[in-house]
Amino acid sequence: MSLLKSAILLAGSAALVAGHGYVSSIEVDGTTYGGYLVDTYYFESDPPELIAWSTNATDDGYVAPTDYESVNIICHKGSAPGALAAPVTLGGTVKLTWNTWPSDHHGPVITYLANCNGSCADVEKSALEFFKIDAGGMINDTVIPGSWASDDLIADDYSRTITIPTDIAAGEYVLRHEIIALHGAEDLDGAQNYPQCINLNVTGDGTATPSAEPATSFYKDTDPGIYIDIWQTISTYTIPGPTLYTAGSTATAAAAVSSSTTTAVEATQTASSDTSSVSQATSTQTSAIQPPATASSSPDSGTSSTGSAPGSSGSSGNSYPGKPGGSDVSSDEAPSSTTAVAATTSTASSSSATTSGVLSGSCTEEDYWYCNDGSAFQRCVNGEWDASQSMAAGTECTAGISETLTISASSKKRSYISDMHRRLARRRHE
Ligand SMILES: [Cu+2]
Repeated sequence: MSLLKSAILLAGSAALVAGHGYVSSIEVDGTTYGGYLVDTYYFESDPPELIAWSTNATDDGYVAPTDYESVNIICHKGSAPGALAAPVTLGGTVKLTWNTWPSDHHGPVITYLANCNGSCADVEKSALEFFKIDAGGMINDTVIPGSWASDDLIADDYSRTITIPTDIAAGEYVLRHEIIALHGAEDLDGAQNYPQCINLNVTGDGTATPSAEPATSFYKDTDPGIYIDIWQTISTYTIPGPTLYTAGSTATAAAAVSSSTTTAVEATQTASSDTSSVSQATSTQTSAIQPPATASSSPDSGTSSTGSAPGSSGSSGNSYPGKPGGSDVSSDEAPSSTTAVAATTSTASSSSATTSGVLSGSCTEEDYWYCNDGSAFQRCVNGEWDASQSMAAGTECTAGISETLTISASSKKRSYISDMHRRLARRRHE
């Protein structure tokens, strides 16, 4: 079959994609709750009481970067609190299932919590301050436009399971769950945010009150994880938004905020890619790293072939990127190889001597990763090393035990196919 014919078929099937989707059911500690079925409940005079927040996004549409500072970004357009709250224990699980998701809407899947300081049923949404508890980004970039957390979500029957931190204070919380579609994000204001909210009643004897911020301050349209061209090779991806909270990291997370070496913090975030497990606590460790020196020793040529960041950062000496704010038009291209190197350095500083062989039995550093000789990985889960999994074809990890799994992709050529996909994705989207 010719490429042209493939393209026509692809375009034809894309036209059948009805909508983007919403969270249609939620399983909290084993109990299943209904989601807000916006295409039904919105039109009912007496919709059921739910743990899910209502919205008026009956088009299954999205919140655009131009709306990042509006209340729409909090829990979607026209949102109002659910009347109920699902009980969940510390360390409990919340499985969010979407009714559908278009396979070409690649991007990160991120989840936050905000303490309602009382009942969430009548909470003022603009008063909510969130902390990030889960984030999946780019899993690998072996084949453009890469494999993403959204792809994992589809593979897991349109679901993602979140674990509640084990140490947060009891009370009612809004859980904000979000897919950010990046298929058009090579254009400024081209990303698409699909936030969904539910209410939880967290029980237990936790005391932690993670530092938090309003959803309206999460993202900027120029963030490297928002304004990014996924239709070309990217070796690392910076998950946007505030730092990831992990249990026990309250103190260090607070310290990270005041750290002056913010570039190192960014580098650590970048390294998380899909793993999402990078605790911001690591920022205090990595802040000692000198980013420019590390960056200049980068052996990675993976991004030099993109040709899309001419002049500005690529050819000059100050190629250490990844810091939002000082970014210009090319900022979405910059943060690849150099940030990965910075993260690799932090990996080395925190890893043990073990670099090969499958590990088993107990482990002490919860959520840490172990890269076995570059080709396989395991994770310390509930105090034990989990099963060894092979790295995806064309990728490798940096051997050793570390808080971040550093994945590097072999450099790839931008292909005719990817250009075709890009054009099709643009055409089919509003
Ligand atoms: Cu779309």
